[in-house]
Amino acid sequence: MCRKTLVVFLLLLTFVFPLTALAQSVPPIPSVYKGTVKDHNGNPVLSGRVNAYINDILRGSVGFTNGSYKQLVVSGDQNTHNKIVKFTVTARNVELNAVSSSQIKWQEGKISGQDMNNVNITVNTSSLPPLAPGDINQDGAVNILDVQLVINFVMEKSKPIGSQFNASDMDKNGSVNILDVVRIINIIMER
Ligand SMILES: [Ca+2]
Ligand SMILES: [Ca+2]
Repeated sequence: MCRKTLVVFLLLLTFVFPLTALAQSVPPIPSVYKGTVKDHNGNPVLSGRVNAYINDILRGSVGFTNGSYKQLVVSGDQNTHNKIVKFTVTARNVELNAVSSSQIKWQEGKISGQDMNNVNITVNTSSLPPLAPGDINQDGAVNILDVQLVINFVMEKSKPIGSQFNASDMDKNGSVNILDVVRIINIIMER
């Protein structure tokens, strides 16, 4: 090996090799998704988690309320490029398979943070246990948040969505009014 070749070789070893090793050790930038979560009837799912799997490995999970999620960060590695991302939704402590509006293949995210992908998700909620009376926001507990929602229905500030009407009509008289609010408050006070 002549002297010049040796210098070039040493330079390569000193600068290029560590860079290559570094590039391999840095994980790819996660992909970030946002979108809606609706049930099979097109109603928003009011609370739960969206989970993202690649090759059956959980790669990201985020909680949501009122049928939309933001910032589902899905991490990847050298083996996840172009692999299909499968979604599930956890609602009322049950994890259900879900479908995305279009097939999503994992791609590395961009540093800019401006590349949040819109992924709308539909889940068949018919196998979920029925909504507990008074659990209007479907988070598995009856508390002041549910009282606020029912008061808004009574005041006509908002309208019940899907099964929310049945969960609000505590005395099953076909309307939601102040008496239903009182019943929900009683449930909370009796604990
Ligand atoms: Ca609740
Ligand atoms: Ca009622």
